[in-house]
Amino acid sequence: MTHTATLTAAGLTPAEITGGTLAVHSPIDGALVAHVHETNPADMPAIIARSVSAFKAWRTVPAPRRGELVRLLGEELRAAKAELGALVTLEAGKITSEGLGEVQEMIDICDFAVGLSRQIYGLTIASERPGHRMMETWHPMGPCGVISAFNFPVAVWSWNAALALVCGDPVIWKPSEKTPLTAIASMKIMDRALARFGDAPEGLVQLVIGGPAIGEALVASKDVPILSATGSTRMGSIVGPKVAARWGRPILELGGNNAMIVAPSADLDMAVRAIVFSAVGTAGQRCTSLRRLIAHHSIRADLVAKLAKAYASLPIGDPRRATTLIGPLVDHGARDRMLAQLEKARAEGGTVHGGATVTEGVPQGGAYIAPALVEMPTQTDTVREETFAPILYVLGYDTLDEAIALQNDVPQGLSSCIFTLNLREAETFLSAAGSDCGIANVNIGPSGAEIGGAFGGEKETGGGRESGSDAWKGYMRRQTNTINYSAQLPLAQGVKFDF
Ligand code: UN1
Repeated sequence: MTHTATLTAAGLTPAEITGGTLAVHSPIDGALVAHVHETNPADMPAIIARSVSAFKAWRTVPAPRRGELVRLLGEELRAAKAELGALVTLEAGKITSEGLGEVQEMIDICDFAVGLSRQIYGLTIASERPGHRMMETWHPMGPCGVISAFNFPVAVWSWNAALALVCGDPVIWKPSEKTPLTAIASMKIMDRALARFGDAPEGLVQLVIGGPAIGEALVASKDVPILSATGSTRMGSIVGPKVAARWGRPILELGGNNAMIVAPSADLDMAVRAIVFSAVGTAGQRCTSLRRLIAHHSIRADLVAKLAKAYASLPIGDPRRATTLIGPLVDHGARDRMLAQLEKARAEGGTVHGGATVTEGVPQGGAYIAPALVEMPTQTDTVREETFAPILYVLGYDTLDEAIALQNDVPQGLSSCIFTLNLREAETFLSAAGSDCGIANVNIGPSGAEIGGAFGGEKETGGGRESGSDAWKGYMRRQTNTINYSAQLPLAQGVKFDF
């Protein structure tokens, strides 16, 4: 299919993809596929004001009715799955299966949020006073700004939007400047759901497209109490303090430097499969991608040999081809950064396998590169940095304590895992003295989390939680209520105040 046919199939009209100021290129071949219209920063106050008035109406709509909108969104996404998945492939360069997987993730979170819309509940708490009852009520917060990244151009928005909407919060979405087309297509799907829903307030879900000035308007506005931002630690270090300084609530999903410990008892064949998917899947451009392999010295050489063999067989090329497993990096800048990191690793004593630019058998114009395995003598500064590319650093260890210390000794704290058949090792890894990450797995790679769990991590990953479990509480305000149904007015803590 040509790029234009993919855009048309996803419902994008000529008016939406031409005549604008934001140029969009496909990572597949670098082709210029659209000129998208940008939001004028001067319009941001009016956009935010629309969101505030939508909030006043939406917060009083019963949550299960709000869930109906998200149910319709899930239905529309099911109908549009193939076309939107193909657009993700065109615009983000993901292989077909991963493009479809991303839309499936959107459908899954819609299902989750529909169920949640009938399960938004608080506690009843025993009061110390006779004839009193305490309880907790969860109320909508207000407009939720969503700043998303190129690598999950639509799923991360849906995690936020599906929860925010059932929680009673309008959404203003600023997608990555690299992926506005998937955002426009998703918004059209959302508009179809809104039309079927019927009486949603105007401005309930808005899309704003553009550069830093657009994001800055959301970050700075007191009328946007929740600001969910996914991206680099550098971006989060700017956004987080600004939102906090105006007493807003930042939800941050920033860098990861995810590790796998492979213990002597591990099922190595299974570990190899998990390593390859999580290190090279999405061309190493997930925040959960495997970046560090901490292998026991007794199996390290064997594991590296198995991995080198597997790496050599991976089909690299056009992500639309059914057999391709590794598509392009998002752009040439990403490839340059990967090559520069490999140079630094070499200078620190690393032995690099792979990591060469691929020009044959791939579409010309895209940034195709063979994934790299890099054996490191120690965990150097370069290893401790997140590089958004398929580089897997290999380190060795003797004792589990040493392995856990290495796993934790990076600034980031998103995802982690251990491959072991030893119960003591597995449980130690999951214990308070184990992994310090928001996600810790056993005999599963660090990437590809299901939407049912809370997603996010500690330290420079930003501390936010999105998606499943009780992450919805981040989109609501908690109110503690004390109700006195007695004819007395006793004070807490036995305080006497008689007059
Ligand atoms: C991201 O890379 O920003 O767990 C999100 C995963 C996906 C989400 C990744 N479900 O890898």
